[in-house]
Amino acid sequence: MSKQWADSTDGSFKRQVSSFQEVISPSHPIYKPAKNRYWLYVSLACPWAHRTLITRALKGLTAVIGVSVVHWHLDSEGWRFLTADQATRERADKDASYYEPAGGITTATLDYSNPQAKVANNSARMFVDSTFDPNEQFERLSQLYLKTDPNYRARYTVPVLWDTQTQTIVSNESAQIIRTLNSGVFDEFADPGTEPIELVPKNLEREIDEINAWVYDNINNGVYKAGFAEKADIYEKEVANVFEHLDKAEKILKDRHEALVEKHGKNNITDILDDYFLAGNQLTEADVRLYPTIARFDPVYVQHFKCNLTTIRDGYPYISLWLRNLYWGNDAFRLTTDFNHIKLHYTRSHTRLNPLGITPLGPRPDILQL
Ligand SMILES: N[C@@H](CCC(=O)N[C@@H](CS)C(=O)NCC(=O)O)C(=O)O
Repeated sequence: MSKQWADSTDGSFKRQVSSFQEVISPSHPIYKPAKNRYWLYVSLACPWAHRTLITRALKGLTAVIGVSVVHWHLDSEGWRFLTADQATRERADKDASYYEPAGGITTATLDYSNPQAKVANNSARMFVDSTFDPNEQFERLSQLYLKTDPNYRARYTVPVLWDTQTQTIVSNESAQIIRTLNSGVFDEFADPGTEPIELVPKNLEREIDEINAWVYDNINNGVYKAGFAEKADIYEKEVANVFEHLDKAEKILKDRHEALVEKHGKNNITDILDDYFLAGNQLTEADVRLYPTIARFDPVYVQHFKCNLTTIRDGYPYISLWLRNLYWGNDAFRLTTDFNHIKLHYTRSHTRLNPLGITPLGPRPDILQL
């Protein structure tokens, strides 16, 4: 676990293939749909895990599938949880590893040039920095992997969809987890107060798959390929590629917006925004999969991954409007977006990219008003 990205010999970043890829379905021999049987292990910083949280919320499954959040700091042993006995501040105060600067852990107080700050990455503010694992009382995400398969030797990644009954990992592939959550197998347990939504409607399936394919390779994973490149020529090629594909997304959204202005009239902003999405005039999986990367773009990827040809807010008015519409207009997006976890995780965990671990204060605000 010395590197936080897959090894490659040519200085480029290669993401590993996920090892567990089962689905939950009435016809599956083991993983049958049920309420309170499955559990999601996520990081609030991770864009792949973020998709699963958004989908869980959109599908009304927050009371059906529980969630544990790992600490934002990814260390050499991987992701960790706080333990249940770190649950109270009083208890944590007695713990020698607990340190919180006056005024809370902010980007300014976490500074590796301050010896105490190394300890600050061990902050144990339950439900702020992390939650715990109520199922197995594990301290490390790795324990879920090793419980499922003692011979597991690949990376211990989030998200993990866990079966509390067999105590095994169902899937650690976010693309597949969101398809499972969307598939309808949990609909009978879903919160009746949530408006039913189909994220991959049949008539848009091809368009969604097509958008997902280039968004995944060139934007979601593209920012990582730029940021983790170990040679300037690879970085320059990858960063140009990211922006070429942001241009492509901008063009799609601009065309959509123009068509909606035509349909509703330019002053009917509410109706325009109600229909303003990537594929068709409805919220789909394509939006769910692009959003986590765009939300992280200005706060983190611009400086940390050097994707700084421009920002979303300055260079992409239509993507920016789409982003703000999802964030401010839909709880499933806003309440699952934690800019503190996002900023602290990247800038404090990737010590090769940011050895001093000083977290940039800006941009301010993290996201513009609608
Ligand atoms: N294919 C996976 C990728 C997940 C992934 O790469 N997660 C990262 C966080 S953003 C992780 O957990 N990395 C931990 C590590 O590599 O040690 C998915 O989409 O579910």
